[in-house]
Amino acid sequence: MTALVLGHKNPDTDSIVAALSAANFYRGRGIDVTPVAQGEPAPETAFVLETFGLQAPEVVTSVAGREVYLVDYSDLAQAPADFKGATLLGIIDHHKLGDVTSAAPVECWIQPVGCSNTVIKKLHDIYGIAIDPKLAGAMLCAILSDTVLFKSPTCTEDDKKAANELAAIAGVEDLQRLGMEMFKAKSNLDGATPRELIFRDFKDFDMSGHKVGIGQLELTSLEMVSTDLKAKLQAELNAVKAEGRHSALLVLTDVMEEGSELLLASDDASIITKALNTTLSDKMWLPGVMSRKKQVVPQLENAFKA
Ligand SMILES: [Mn+2]
Repeated sequence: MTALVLGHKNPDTDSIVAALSAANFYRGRGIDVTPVAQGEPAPETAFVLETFGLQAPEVVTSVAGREVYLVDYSDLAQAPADFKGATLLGIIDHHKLGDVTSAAPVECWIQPVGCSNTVIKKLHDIYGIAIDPKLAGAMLCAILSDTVLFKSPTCTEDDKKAANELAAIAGVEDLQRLGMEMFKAKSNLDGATPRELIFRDFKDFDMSGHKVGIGQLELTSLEMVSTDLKAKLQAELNAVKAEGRHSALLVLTDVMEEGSELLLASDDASIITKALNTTLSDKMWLPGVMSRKKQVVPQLENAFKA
């Protein structure tokens, strides 16, 4: 049976495009794989797939009995609930090492770069496997998305190099323009419920036995979030916290201002605000904070360890 190439829950652009591009990489080596996703594409990803004429991967939420390659994560919390019944074959990622394990040796490609698709671009080069222009365009968008147009502290020279090489393959000349169009699509808040907005890019973490959920919305301007919408998001965040979490956070990132506003519901707000260098108020602005992975998660993990 074909092996699955599977990104994380609440898939973002990198996660979905990485399933497609990693599948291209494995197939180029003669391995039978099928790219899948744990959810439908979010608006940004839908924009990317449509722009480059690609199909969204099929949605799969159960993997027991299957062989699986993970892309863009290695945490059980972000895998399907029955993941322990699957056989892990490999991981391509750029996050901290998670808690999945395996019975047999696994092919792992994990690097501290800004995007899984940067790793996957390098793998194509190492193995001499071609990337077609459509896929290259989508991979470029994944890098622009994950690195917030190269502005995130997670961005490395490797990401810029991969993005420029992919742009050349895809025939994209103006990376900034493509990136801004993509962020405009991502910023679209119309027609989504507060719950959908919180879960659009949401991850649960186990922090020293405490379940902490962190959502992030990247916006071209914080002004898009009206006072009314902010109140609704806070109310829904309280409900999300009450569903068995110690804390629920929503990080509203202003891509142009290069910082984030924090919404918080917590059993112990002070541990969160202290870790993120702010104090509990109606407007908690975190200057320079763009990256959940680098500027929020490690700080909280350390605070919960203490
Ligand atoms: Mn990623």
